[in-house]
Amino acid sequence: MTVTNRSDLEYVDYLLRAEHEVKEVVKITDQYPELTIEEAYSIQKKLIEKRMERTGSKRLGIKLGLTSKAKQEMMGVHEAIYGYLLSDMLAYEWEPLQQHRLIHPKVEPEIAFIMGEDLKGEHVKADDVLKAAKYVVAAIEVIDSRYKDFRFTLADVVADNCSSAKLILGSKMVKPEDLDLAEVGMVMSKNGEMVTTGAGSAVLGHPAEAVAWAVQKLAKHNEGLKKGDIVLSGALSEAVAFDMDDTIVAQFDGLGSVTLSSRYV
Ligand code: OOG
Repeated sequence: MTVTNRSDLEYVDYLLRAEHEVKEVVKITDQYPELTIEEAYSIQKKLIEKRMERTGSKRLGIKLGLTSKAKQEMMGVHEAIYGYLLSDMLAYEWEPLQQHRLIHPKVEPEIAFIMGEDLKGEHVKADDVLKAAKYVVAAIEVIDSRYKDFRFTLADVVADNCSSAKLILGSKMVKPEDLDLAEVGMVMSKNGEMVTTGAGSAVLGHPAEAVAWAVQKLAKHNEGLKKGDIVLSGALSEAVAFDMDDTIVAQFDGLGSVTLSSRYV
């Protein structure tokens, strides 16, 4: 194995090209095993800046990943991760997803927070998140790792903006105080057949705990959540692969449902 410590910007171009050309690539740690989590977040940051510059997209919010114990165990890690959502990642229930722009997409059912106030600080707690959030909404996140076979280390996936690709929001806005988010049950189906189930408590015990964790991490970089941000708090179940013409529906207690359909072009 050759150690080619390329510059951050070379890795940024490498990952953005993979996304643009819809081609999976060898993970960074195969070329540079020493990649640390801190370096990976620095690559992620530059990747987001460059992606915004190239596409004209704007910040939409934040996403969390690896928030469930099951997923952390699968990866052999004890830590969640965060990445950025951009305006061109927003997809709609009424518009089939363009499958040909994705490498090997999977869906994850999530609870999204819509922030009603800015929120920043190293000591932010779940209660602060619930107060600052204006609404919670059912969501489907489409993840699409740029890495071969969807396999990576923690550092690799952080650099790749945590596999972010698309998100779809449901149309029912609920005030956070009107629902116990840990108790929310969820059933996801593919073409009418149930494929997975989950509960809000799978997300670090409570989805607002996960968001508070992200706010604390962002504070270390002097960043926070902004009023109007959409925050995807992490998957309630394992990710499920889908193909063109598939229809995915995630149904949440109290939050209604959210649907993804896809077609090739
Ligand atoms: C990393 C991102 C996973 C989640 O909610 O756990 C994620 C991946 O598995 O590709 O978004």
